[in-house]
Amino acid sequence: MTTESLTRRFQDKIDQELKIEPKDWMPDAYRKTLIRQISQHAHSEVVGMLPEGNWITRAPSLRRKVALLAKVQDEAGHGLYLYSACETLGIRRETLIEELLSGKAKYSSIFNYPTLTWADIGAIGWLVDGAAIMNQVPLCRCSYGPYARAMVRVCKEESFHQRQGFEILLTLCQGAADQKAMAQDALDRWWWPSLMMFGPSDKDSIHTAQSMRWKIKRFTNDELRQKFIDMTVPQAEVLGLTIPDPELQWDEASGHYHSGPIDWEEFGQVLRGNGPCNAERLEARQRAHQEGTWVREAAQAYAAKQIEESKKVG
Ligand code: FAQ
Repeated sequence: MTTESLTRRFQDKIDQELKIEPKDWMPDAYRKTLIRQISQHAHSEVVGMLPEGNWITRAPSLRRKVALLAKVQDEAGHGLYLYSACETLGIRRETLIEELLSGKAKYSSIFNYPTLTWADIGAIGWLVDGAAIMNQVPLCRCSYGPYARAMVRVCKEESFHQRQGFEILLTLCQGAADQKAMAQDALDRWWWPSLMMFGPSDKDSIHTAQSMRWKIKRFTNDELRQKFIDMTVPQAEVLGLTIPDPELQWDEASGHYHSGPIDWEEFGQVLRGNGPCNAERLEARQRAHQEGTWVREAAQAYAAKQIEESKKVG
């Protein structure tokens, strides 16, 4: 079969909403796009443990500590499913990790912002997990089977995370004036970076058009961002908080909220490694990798021993 006819058959399959599985033929560019997106996504889950991990020892009650610990562990699990899904495309996990540790690979811009108060933990759950769900629910229908299946469980867990974040903020907002002010301050700092999570505007997005044709992405960055704004503004009203956007207003004609411009210069700076915590995040991952060397060696020695013993039995 020629590459042309293989490509046609591949696209037909996608158009019929059939899944592409690891052993199926796929164009190199499709494989490359998936490796890029899934590995960036995996790195985001793992680096994303750092801002919240920062508050585990300072959670204000045992209940809050248990919930936060479980959430951070869930994010580690998401990273693991995603690295596994990525490996089905023929790349080694070690290579992906090296790319993260060397600073070559991207991870979500949002995790380069600091968590200054307990309210930030609420804001991350509510806004960051909220944005993640908005982006990831359509990925459950992604054309690549292993990625789509990994996303189903991830989304269920993210939805619990989103609710625990909202509940933290609701408690603060119903508390003392200082607590409400802390919640407002967290919203002021996390709102715009959360909108940036959806990526550049459609006119500047390099990959969206092709990823939509391949049904990796089902909506554009701007479409998802708008859905997120429309969903979140009424939730802020329930909390009694003000979204830090003076241009925000309901537009009757379109049935959507109109919002002000995003500071794309800030987004670009964070992507180029100049965000408030880029260096700190990378350093923390490098140190964790270094300190985990003995764990990886022990796991490998154990696995080798198991194989040896199973051969003897066999
Ligand atoms: N940050 O052409 P596009 C989470 C890059 S998980 C950094 O629009 P695409 C869970 C993009 O990679 C959060 N880089 O690209 C959690 C590309 O660079 P490249 C992560 C960004 O792929 C919660 C370039 O800009 N979620 O939060 C960002 O079509 C709480 C051009 O962009 C995912 O990864 C950004 N925000 O669309 C964990 C979801 N945006 O590769 C812990 C899966 C764009 O050419 C606590 N990924 N870039 O060098 C996606 O849906 C897509 O990859 C997008 C970007 C939408 C992120």
